[in-house]
Amino acid sequence: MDLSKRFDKANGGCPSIQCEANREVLCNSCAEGAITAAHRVSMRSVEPCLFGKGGTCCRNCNMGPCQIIEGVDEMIGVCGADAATVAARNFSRIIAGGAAAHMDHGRGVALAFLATAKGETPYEIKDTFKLRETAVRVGIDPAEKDTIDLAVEVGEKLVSEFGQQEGVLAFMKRAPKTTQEMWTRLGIWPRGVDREVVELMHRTHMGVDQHHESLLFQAVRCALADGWGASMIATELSDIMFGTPVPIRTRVNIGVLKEDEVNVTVHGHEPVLAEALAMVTHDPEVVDACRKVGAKGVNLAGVCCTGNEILMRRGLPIAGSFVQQEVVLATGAVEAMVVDVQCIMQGVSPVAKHYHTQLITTSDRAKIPGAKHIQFDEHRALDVAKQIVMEAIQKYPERGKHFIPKHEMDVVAGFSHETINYILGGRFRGSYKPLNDNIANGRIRGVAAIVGCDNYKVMDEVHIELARELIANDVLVLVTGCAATGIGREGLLSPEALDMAGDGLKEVLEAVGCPPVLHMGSCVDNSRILIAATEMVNTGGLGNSISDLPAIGCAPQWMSEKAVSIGQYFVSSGAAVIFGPDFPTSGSRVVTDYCFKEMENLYGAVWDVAQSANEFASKMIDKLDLKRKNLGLDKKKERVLFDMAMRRDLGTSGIDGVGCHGPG
Ligand code: SF4
Ligand code: MSK
Repeated sequence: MDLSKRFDKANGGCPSIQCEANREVLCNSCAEGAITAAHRVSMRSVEPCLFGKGGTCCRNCNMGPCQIIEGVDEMIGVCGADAATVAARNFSRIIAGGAAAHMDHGRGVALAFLATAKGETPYEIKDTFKLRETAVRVGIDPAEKDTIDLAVEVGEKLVSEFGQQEGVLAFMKRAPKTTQEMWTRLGIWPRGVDREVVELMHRTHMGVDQHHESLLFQAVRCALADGWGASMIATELSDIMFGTPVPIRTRVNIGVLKEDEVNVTVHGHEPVLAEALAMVTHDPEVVDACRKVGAKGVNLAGVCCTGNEILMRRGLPIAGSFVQQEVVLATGAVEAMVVDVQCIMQGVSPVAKHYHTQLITTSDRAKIPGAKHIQFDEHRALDVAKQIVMEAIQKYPERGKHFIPKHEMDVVAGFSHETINYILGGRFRGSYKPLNDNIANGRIRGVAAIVGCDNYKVMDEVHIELARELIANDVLVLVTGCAATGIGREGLLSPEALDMAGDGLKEVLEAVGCPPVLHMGSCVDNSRILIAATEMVNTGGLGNSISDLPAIGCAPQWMSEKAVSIGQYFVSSGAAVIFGPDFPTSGSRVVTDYCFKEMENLYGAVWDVAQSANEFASKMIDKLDLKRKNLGLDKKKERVLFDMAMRRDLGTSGIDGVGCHGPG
């Protein structure tokens, strides 16, 4: 049976999915028979299990699975584990999974960096200034060392941190002094990157650590080893190798696919593969091969965080965020989808098969049934990249019926910490002082990060509605990951969006030509936000620690385990985080209270949960106002209240005739 037809009937021919571009593709006859997550969500006949949802289902040994209800004596585990233990164990394992993903990514980048430093790859050491700064940060004196020797030394030092058993991760010393003192007081400094994941998996094994507080301390150590360790290593070394992002204009949404070019989408996370593909698209052999099949060239477009990596550094377009990965293929206009690791739905394989699209896996850590595997190796990066692109070119003549929606949006991305410093403070005395001063004088109410995934559980445009409401209330918004792509689709990543900002935020950002929402990169690049927060503390005037700052983070549509690790390293560094639409410990009041209340006494920040954009905005603005009050900056600032119509009125949001809801 053609499941897509069943789906169509059940939904009047149009799926429930965010963004007009997606709807146009999935409702087009070219998509007939292609099954995507939008179809699978509406076909699900069983409600998600409440025990699984609330974190109180345990299958850590074969006496279970045990389903636990807090406070009900007969509903504890066969081993006697109660809801708090099980919820804390499950929460910890989510963090271990998420952190491990970033750690393996970070290790891959560090090894590629070291190979590059030794001249074994086609990449270069592009940002020598940052290399020297980084050397100092990791305790290496760069004086009188040439770039190659220094890069090898830095690479070896950071590679060694993955297997380190004792000591300190060098980048953690970048944190504000007060934050470091807090970690010392609590005894939660990570000792090595990998060690913390292994210990967390051990502690959550049946019959080991059974106290939720003890488990969550180790979960924090593991999350910190992600944010201030592996993720920061990945970001910093990628910048040194491929260039530190600077503001760059490009486009997002499915309309970036081209009719007359070979469309190659690159999906996943690691920049080494995408960089190599970008390096070969103009190779004379590639150009010639395109000409032979009647194509004007190769159009490389990103999906998910690989998209953010090449968008930030090369200005290449993003075809889609996480929820769009199968929709991009359902255009029938993609010759190859090249994937590496993380966030790649298995569903892309049957959708690719439905068309002429070649799905190509490139990492031996991530193989997919039905895909062709071409192993990537940074030592032979250009050869492998060329082989992949040639595969795609051979598919171009097979392109059949297809439909590319006319939806694409201009965005400005590339707001690394260095760029923000430079834009705000000027070339010769880069500084966060203008930001701090404008927060202190009230023109800017505070800073909010909207990070993380998009998710088929949430069909409302929460990211977009929330970003609009925050900037209207003079909150500077930082974005990363797939949230950035969704917000970009709506035009909020361009300076023109300042028309939607409050007067104070507009006045400050107009002067420097910045959009009101700053794209800071992929999900590993949340480490850039840690550095930005640290700079704000070190600049002075807004308290002594990250927990004093009028700053807050949120992930309204979290999907990946990585998001939980990210959230926890923010909370444990002093920045409050709100998740939505749900929180994975809700089955245990004890653990949820610990995360939502007691963490305040430990880290100066807590978790919270919200569902709608309005609820997120209210909670976030209230928290920012409270921080301002604590700092004595509580001059009353009017709140712009968004009603339902304002939140929904995304198509007439101040940018004329463009975006998901208008012509491309
Ligand atoms: Fe059940 Fe305990 Fe085994 Fe978990 S560890 S499955 S609660 S018996
Ligand atoms: S890709 S982790 S869906 S942001 Fe980083 Fe997007 Fe979330 Fe994956």
